[in-house]
Amino acid sequence: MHNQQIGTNAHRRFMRRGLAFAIGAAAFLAQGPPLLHAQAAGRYDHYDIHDPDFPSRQEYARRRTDVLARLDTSSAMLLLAAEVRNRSGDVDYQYRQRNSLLYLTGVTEEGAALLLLPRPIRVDGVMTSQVLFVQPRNASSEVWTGLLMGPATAAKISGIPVVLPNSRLHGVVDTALQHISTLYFDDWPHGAEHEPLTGASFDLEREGKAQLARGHAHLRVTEASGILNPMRVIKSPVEIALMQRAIDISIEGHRATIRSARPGMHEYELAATMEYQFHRLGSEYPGYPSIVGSGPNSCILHYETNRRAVQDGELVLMDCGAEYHGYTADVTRTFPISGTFSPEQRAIYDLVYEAQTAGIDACRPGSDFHAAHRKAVDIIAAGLKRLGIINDERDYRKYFMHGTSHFLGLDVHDVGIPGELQPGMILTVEPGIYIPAGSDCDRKWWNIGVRIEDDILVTRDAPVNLSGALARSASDIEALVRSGR
Ligand SMILES: [Mn+2]
Repeated sequence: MHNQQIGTNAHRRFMRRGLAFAIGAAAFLAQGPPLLHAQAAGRYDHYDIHDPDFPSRQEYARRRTDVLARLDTSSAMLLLAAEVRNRSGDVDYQYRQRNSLLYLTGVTEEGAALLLLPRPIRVDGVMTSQVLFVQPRNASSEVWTGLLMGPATAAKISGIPVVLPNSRLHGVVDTALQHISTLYFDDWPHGAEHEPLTGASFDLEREGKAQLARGHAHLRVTEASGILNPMRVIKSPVEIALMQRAIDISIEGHRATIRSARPGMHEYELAATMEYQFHRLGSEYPGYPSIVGSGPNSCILHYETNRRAVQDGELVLMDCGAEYHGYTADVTRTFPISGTFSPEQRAIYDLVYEAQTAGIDACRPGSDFHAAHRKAVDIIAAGLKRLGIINDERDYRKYFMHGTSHFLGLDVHDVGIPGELQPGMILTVEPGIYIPAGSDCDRKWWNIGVRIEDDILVTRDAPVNLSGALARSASDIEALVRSGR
């Protein structure tokens, strides 16, 4: 949900190094160290795997088999780990793996890469169509950073038998590219970077492709997302279980926060209560920055400042979701800090609730992705007119200015092309009404912002509200607030 950070010089150097690995340009070619035989490295078995509920290596293997089946024999796919982002000085941002690599390997470390080739190549005497690269073990740096997976553990987690230290990446890739005509590549690490003084643009994608063309003039480079996104949009039973875990953790966070909220508390205190529950229950981090907006801030769609003190009588809108093993929830609840909605707050809340209920019901196989939005719009437009907030139903956009749904998964705004809904898809249904102060309506409506968001699994039968265990109707929300007093 955030814009990408501008890199520091050290960061750019890192990215250029990563890119050089990736593209195997002749100018950078160097002989790697001797081969590390992953299977022989029994001494690395002490790497602790604390979370046994990541997808199994069989699940990752199935996904890679699916990818290989979608590639023709003259093509290959190359995926790189996310780059490290520098925060300031010696401190980097918390590392988060790129979803495509995570999806196909389960490797959460930086410095990794995956090469898939339908036509096997010979690597150190072994014919293989899958090669994983990871950071090599390094005793002296592990004193500082803790144990690295190393090839042996990466092989165990991913189910890929051929795992090499990443110093071998561009040598192997360079050889492999001789035999293929189409390379499915992940997004380049960044789009354009700007030199701060002159503003000159340094476009990694353009330069990367130019480098590739120098070494491999015949090569066509295209997006891996064209193959991966249609797979990712349909969730497997293992993925649905992990999504449910992320959602259940989020439900606990919302419940505890709503119960603990009091007038005078700051938005950050509510966010802290929310994220404390996330972490306590095993979530690695929020799936996106927590949005806790009170009073006027309830009308700001992606409010992340979270510094204001909540005043009595106000609404609080919380859009917060935990991430668990890569999968994120996305849940929004709006509640009255006093424990009782004012008549105006209640009227708006009930309208959003009615729109959401109809939207959820529209998430059925064969119906269109946008069906939920159309239902929500019809109800909200008619309702705003009935309440005298708008005169013309077409003006609903003044107060409901976003879409109702997006796919949900490894990304909070997950991949997938909106079309016909199919069983196994998970999408949000999140209508809202936001009436900031100064709006062209009776001022009794001002500073009311309401969004209700749930995570819906499309099945062969009725839609399943995966976050439906959390209070949703106005009276259930009021009861939840009061239960904490
Ligand atoms: Mn959402």
